[in-house]
Amino acid sequence: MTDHLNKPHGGELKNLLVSEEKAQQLKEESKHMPSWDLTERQICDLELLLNGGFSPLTGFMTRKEYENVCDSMRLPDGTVWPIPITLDITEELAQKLLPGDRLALRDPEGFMAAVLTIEDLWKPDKRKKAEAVYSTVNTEHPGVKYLFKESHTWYVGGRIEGIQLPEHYDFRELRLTPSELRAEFARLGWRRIVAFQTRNPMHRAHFELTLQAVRELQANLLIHPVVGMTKPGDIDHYTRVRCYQAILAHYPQHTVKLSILPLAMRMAGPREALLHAIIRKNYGCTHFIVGRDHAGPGSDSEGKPFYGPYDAQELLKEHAEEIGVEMVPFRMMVYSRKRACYIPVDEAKEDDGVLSISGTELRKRLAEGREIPEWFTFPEVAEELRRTHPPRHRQGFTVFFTGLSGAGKSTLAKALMVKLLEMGGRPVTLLDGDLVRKNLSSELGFSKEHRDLNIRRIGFVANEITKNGGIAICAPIAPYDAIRKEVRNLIEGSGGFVLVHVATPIEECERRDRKGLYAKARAGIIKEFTGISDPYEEPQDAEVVIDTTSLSPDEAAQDILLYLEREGYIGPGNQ
Ligand code: PPS
Repeated sequence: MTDHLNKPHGGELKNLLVSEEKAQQLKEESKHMPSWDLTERQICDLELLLNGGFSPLTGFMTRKEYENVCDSMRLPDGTVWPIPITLDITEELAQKLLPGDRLALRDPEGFMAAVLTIEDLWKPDKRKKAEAVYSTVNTEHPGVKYLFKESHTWYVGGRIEGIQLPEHYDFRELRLTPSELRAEFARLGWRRIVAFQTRNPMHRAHFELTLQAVRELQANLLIHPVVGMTKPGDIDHYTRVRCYQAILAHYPQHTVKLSILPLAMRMAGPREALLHAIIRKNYGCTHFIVGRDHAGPGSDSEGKPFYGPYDAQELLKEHAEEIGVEMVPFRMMVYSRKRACYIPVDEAKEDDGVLSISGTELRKRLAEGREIPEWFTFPEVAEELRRTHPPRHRQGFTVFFTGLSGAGKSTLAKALMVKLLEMGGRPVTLLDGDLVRKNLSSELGFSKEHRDLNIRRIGFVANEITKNGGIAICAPIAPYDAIRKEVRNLIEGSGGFVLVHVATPIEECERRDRKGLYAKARAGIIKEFTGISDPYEEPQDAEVVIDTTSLSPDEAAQDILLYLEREGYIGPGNQ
C-alpha cells in the first residue's frame, strides 16, 4: 500500500476560524495590512476553506501545492486533490507584496473575512493550468473562460486565519456547515448517507434516481445543491431552492434532508467529480451519486462534448476508496411510456416509447407558456418555475436601436414607445441617445472609450429594467460591435433583447441633416463624427433591419411590432 492510501479524506475537519479574541486582534492589526477585496468565486472558496468543506486544505494553495495538484491531482503529501484552490490578485497588488507579509481578505462590503499569511507569489501559466484541469484551452468551456478572461494574473498562497464566515441572508436554515451537518446526522441516527449534487431544478428523473439509490443502499439522502457559482445561464438559486423545498414532501418521511452548498463550480467534469466527493465526505456523507456528464459543461460550438458522458464515473471509481466515499453511478434516466416509469436509457427497448425533455426544451416551453407534463416534473416544481420564468409576453425586454446620426432612431423609438404604452401592461422606458448624453453621460465625449462607456451605462440601466419585467427602448448610435454584443449578453440573461439596425444610408442621413451636424462634420468643426470621421460597424446580428428612406415612422414601427409579436413578446390582447 502506498503512503497516500494511509491518509484518507474527511477524518478530521479543519476549522480555520480563530477565537473571538484573536479575531479582534487581527482586525486591529489589519489596519496596517494591505487588503484585497474578494471576488464572488474567491468568497465561495474562502467559505469552504473556513468551514472545513475543503479539508484538509488550510489556506489558498502555494505554488508547490498548485503545481502538484495540476500535474498529479495530489497535494505534496500525497493526498488526492483534483482542482487548484488559488487566490488570484492583480499585478499591481502583487508588486507590493512579499512572502511573510499578511494580507487582509475582505468581502465586497468591506468586512474582514480572513487574514492570509503569504508564503508564495507567482504568475501562473494559465494555458498549462487549463490543459491540466479542464483538458482543453477552448474558452467556450466556462471554467477556461473564467481562467483566461476573469481571473487575475498573479496567485498568492498561504495559510488562512478566519475571522468570520461570509454573511448570507437567504435560506439561513439550510446553510449547514460540515460540522453542523455531521452533528445533525449523528442526532438523527443516520449512518449511511448518500449525497446528491445538483445545479439544476430537480425533476422526476432526479427524484426517481435518488429514491432508487436510497432503497438499494438502505441509506438516507442528502440533497446538497450548489448555490455558490454554477454554470452561467443556470436557473438562479432562489428559484431552485424553492423547487427543492417543494419536492421534499414527495420522499418517504425521515429519509431525506436538504442543505445548500456555497461552492463555486468550475464545470471541470471528471476532476470536479472528485472534488465534489471529497467535499461530501467532509460534510459527513458516505455515498455520492454520479450521473451522466457530472459537472460537465456539455458540448462546444461544434457539438463536441468536452468530456465523455461517463468519464467522471471512471475517474471517481479509481479514487473513491482513497477518498473514503462510495460512488453510486447512474446512467441517464428516461421515461418509458409503456412501463409508466423511469428507466436507465441503456435498458430502453424500442417499444418503450421513451420520452425526455431537455433543459433547452423546458426553457422553450416556459417561454411560450406551454404545458409541462407531470411525468417530467412535479406540478409544484413546474409552478415554481413558471413564477420566475413567465411566458415571454410577461417578461421584460429591451429594444436596442443602432444606426447613424439622423437615421431615424429617435423618431422610431418614440413611435414604438407610444404604441407599447397604448397596449399597456408593462412599464416602458425610453433611453434615447441625446437624453442619455444629457443626464447619464453628460461628462463624456465621442472617443471610442467614451462611446463604449456610454453604451455600457445604457446597457446597465436597460438590464435593470428588463430584469424587473419592464420594456427598455434604447436609441444611441452604438457604433461598435463588441460593446453591442456585451450589452446583448448581459440583457439576454434577464429577458429579451432585440437589436434593431436603423440602416438608413449615410447619403440620406446627410441629406436630411436635421441638426446641421453633418455640415459641421464635413467642415471639420465637429471631430470624430460617426460615418464621416469616425467608424460605424454595421451589425450582422440585428433581429430587425429598417431603412427609413422611404418608410413612415408608423410603417417602420409596425415592422418591429410584428417581430415582437412573432417572437411572443406581445401576447394576446397584449397581456
Ligand atoms: S454613441 O456613439 O452611441 O455614444 O453616441 P450617442 O450617445 O448616441 O450620441 C450621439 C448624438 O450626439 C450628437 N453628436 C455626435 N454623434 C456622433 N459623433 C459625434 N462626434 C457627435 N457629436 C455630437 C448627435 O446628435 C447624436 O445624436 P443622433 O440622435 O444620433 O443624431
